Amino acid sequence: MRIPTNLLLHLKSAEKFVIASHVSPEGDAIGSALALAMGLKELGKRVEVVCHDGLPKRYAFLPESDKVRREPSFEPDSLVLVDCADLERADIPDSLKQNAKSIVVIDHHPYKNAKRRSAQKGEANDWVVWVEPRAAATGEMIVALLNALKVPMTKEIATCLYVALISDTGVFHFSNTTPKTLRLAASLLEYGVDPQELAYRVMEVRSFAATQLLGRMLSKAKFEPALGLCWSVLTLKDFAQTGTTDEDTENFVNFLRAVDGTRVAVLFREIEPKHIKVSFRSREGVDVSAIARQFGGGGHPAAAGCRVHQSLRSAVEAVLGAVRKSLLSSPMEGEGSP
Ligand SMILES: [Mn+2]
Repeated sequence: MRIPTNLLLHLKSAEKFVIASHVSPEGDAIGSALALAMGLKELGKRVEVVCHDGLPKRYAFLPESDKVRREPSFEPDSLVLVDCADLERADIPDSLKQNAKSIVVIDHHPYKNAKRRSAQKGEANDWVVWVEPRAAATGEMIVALLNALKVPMTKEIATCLYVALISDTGVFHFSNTTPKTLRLAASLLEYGVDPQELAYRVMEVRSFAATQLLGRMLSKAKFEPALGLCWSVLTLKDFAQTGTTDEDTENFVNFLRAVDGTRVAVLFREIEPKHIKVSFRSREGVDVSAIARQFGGGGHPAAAGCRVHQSLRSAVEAVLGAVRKSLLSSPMEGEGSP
């Protein structure tokens, strides 16, 4: 992993940082942001982590998570986006999108057009971009960065980075898990990280209300075995009747992907009457990030998401149309190419 020299120079010279990530942040986004913030503070910098939509409750146990703000309290020299390369998907107030003097991107999503797209729109921000698509998690990049900046590792930083790793690798069982990922995880355990507790908090624990919501999602699931498509919907009514919110649906889509024969799993959630959130998971090399991008979203080939501002019915129709088209053009394993 080669860290761009201008990134290191920038982090050393700037004094005031706001660190943010993408909307609907998960463990890699939040763990990476908190770890980098703690690291930069060690170097004497002024740093705030911003989650404009609020920090998901699941992560409120993380060190320094109580300091996460919805709006920054100062004007930063530098806006640092972690696990996100796109200002439009950043979970920050609009004023910060427009006024940030310089923008740093540290991301592992295979999406390199952030700077170009921004330039096309005539935005004058100064960008420093580091994208490392082979990293299993942005947390891996933060480890390398903190080492390069000679920040001493602490149990608190290691905890946030371990959460980043387990979130994006499904506790080391997704295909992005490499020998390097496991060595890194092992080195974090040396600092006193509790693997059982963190996996439980991040991946396993669920309120009883959320468990009932999960039951609704499972009972409404549809399966199209000829295509390998499994999908479900959660409506405003489902959330209201179980007393839950979209935050409670974390990891739900993996239950759909687990259905034998599924190549693509899709979960639709109605957030507001014309605001539908969509999560995609895939197997066997079907690229769902390409589908998510068609609807203004993003992600990884095997895990992606988007928001569609249409009624639930038309969002389902439009998105599943694109998914079926993609599945038809990518042959089942053992078929097609010789
Ligand atoms: Mn990530």
